[in-house]
Amino acid sequence: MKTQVAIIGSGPAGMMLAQLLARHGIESVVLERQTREHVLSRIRAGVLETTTVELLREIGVAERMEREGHAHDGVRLAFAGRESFFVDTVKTVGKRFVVYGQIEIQKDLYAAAEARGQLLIDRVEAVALHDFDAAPGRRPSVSYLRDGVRERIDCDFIAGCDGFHGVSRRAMPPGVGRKYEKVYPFGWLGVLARVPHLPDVTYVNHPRGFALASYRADRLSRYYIQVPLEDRVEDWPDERFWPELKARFPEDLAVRIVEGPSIEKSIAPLRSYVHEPMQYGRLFLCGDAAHIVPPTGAKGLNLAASDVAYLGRALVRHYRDGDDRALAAYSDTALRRVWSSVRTSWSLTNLLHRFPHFTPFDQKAQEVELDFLMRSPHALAALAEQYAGMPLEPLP
Ligand code: FAS
Ligand code: PHB
Repeated sequence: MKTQVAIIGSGPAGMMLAQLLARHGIESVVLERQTREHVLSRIRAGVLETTTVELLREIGVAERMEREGHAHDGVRLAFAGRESFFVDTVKTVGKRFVVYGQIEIQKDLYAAAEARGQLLIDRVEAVALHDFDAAPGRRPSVSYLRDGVRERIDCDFIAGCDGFHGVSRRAMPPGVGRKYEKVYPFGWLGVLARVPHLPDVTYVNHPRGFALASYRADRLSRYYIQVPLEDRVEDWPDERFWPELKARFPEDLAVRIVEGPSIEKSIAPLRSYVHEPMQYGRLFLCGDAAHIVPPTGAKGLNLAASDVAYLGRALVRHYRDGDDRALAAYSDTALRRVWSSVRTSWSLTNLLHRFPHFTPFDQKAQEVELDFLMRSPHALAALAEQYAGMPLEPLP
């Protein structure tokens, strides 16, 4: 089989890239390890930056998001013993963000792929990448097993969109590039319940730990609380979760939290991870395949979108204009935004969580930092700009 771009992974990065390329007449094949049902079963992100909304509009999959998504003018922060305060992203940086679940984006991307006849091969095994080092005379290919038969796709480029546990990043020759990693000493217990949500996406720093209120639809709330790494979902029955969640919110908000049976419950560890570079020869990494951020800044999905915007547009320049400058600069361009989001997520994680190793000084410094944020319009504007999403750079 031959194609122009072989895309490994049918998560948001892979499917947004396939959609963008198709809009410019560039052919791709998407390989996915799981079934479509499995991919659609993963509860993931919920907050879309302006640049992600713009990309979804550009690639023609924003119609249902425009109808069913919820635009927000800012985000609320609460700190034990204080009034919560609103970080107004419209008043400070003129930007909104949209609450629309990643699962919904995935459904919209799959539907668009089906409508255009995208070749998406799921349930593949033993995916391997070959000859992508751009040595003269060598052309990249990807091989895989499907129902026990080994297949091969000859291509011009390989897009590694296969997430943190995928094969693409690991296919880079040993010693190429470097990785930066930080594992946080706690996890997030996430709960989905068919109950009305709080009006604002609200982050809480409380002596009992971090908490977050978000949602997916009018009667589909998504809550998180910080839990010790060793906790398991079984340790958190609903009758323990709801009182703990409310204990962490300020009284005026806690009384508005509606309880109900959880329909999904999971614990995710928090880590920061960046692999540099995000390209090697004719292999390009997008999304979680290259970087992971703690969900505190709601950046993971949004970084996948910005990587796709950069790589997709660079590939269009290659095929349409024979111009490879943007492709050659992809990793550097994408990494500037990746590190900006990694820093934002790291900073918010440090600001809003209770760390087991904190000394009284560390704790006091965290409280003073939050106080400074509440009192300084400049600090608030900086946070608003980072949360609502930095603009994309123009391609070189
Ligand atoms: P994905 O991991 O979504 O997709 C990669 C795809 O590649 C998967 O479908 C996988 O099955 C496939 N794959 C893997 N190996 C393969 C192989 N060898 N061959 C073929 N296919 C292969 N982000 C936020 O912004 N906010 C959040 O609240 C948030 N919560 C999260 C909670 C959890 C538990 C996790 C794990 C992530 C969360 N994220 C969140 C981040 C998440 O949304 C990712 O950033 C987003 O899914 C990135 O998309 P992709 O890069 O496409 O990677
Ligand atoms: C979510 O809606 O799942 C969500 C919102 C904000 C975050 C993380 C997750 O920072």
